[in-house]
Amino acid sequence: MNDPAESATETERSTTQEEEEEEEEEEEVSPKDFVATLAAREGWSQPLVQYKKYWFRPGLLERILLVRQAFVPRADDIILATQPKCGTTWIKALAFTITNRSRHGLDDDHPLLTRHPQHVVPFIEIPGAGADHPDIHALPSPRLLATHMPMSLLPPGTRSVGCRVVYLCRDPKDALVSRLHFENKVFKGANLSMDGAFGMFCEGFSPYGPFWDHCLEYWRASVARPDNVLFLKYEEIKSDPVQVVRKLAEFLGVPLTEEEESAGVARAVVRLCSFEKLTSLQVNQVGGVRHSESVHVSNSVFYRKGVVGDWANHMSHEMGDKLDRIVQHKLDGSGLVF
Ligand code: PAP
Repeated sequence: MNDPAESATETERSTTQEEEEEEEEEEEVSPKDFVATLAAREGWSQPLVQYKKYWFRPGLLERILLVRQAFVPRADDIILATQPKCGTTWIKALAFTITNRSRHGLDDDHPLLTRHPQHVVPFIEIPGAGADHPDIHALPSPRLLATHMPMSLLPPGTRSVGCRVVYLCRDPKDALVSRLHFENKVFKGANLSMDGAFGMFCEGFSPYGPFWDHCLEYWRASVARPDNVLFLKYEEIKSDPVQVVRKLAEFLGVPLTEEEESAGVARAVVRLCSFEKLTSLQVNQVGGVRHSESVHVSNSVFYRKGVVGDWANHMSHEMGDKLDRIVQHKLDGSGLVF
């Protein structure tokens, strides 16, 4: 009989072995020199290079290789993992609010009223992502950190020390539409078409893609090690956010108490982190971070529509069906469905 938990564990185990062998090869050259040996492929607003089946901007891959060497995981770290445009801002806001509620409460002086959710939870591998990016090594425990890295590229040790990982994914059609808008806004002169982006995405060629492999790695880990990896979907939060807040609080080791339940804390967390509330705040409307002459990430670019199913306004139903079929085929037998 094929037990999904057993085969997920087996898949994880063989991946770890492969990783160890490949890591030995990398250690011989600097990340910069190593990345320079990889062929770049054009198509998105910046060229991407492929490493262990995943596609990255070269500078970012260099950062990933560096943090794999330097990052020291702690047992009580919480890592929020996403593929870009799958709800990173939202899960950062929710996890930050839930884990800090005994310190900040949910009142008028809550940090999210004056700080962008992207900035209150730093990325492990993207140092310039927040205007006030802290030194993550100096942060007090327990640290709340974010990443877009595939599970197989998380710094070694994150698994063995037992870090908790929350993975948030989203219907790939909506993630693609969100990606296209983001690229065309953030990168100066970018003018990607839906048809072009769709073709690349369907091939598995997208930043941090193939989309399905990224999801599958975290999915299998969540099946094999449910106490360490929580797998969530954007659509699930949309349909029952209060229930997800409870689930998150439980998983993160800070379950809602009976008093909090009676006081409506879960609903208050949902309200504070809602698209409507966050977009009404000045900090999420103005300002931003300039990464280079051609890349400006405004605070408002992380909020567009925040709905499920917007893909239908940007691609044909035939395209939607095609992408669904590709993704279904790639996920076949895993138990993960969109
Ligand atoms: P990142 O992965 O690049 O860091 P991310 O937050 O995942 O960014 O992408 C933004 C998407 O999340 C946008 O989706 P859309 O383009 O389909 O609209 C954005 O609107 C959505 N989003 C941001 N904050 C929220 C929120 N509080 N609730 C629901 N959706 C949100």
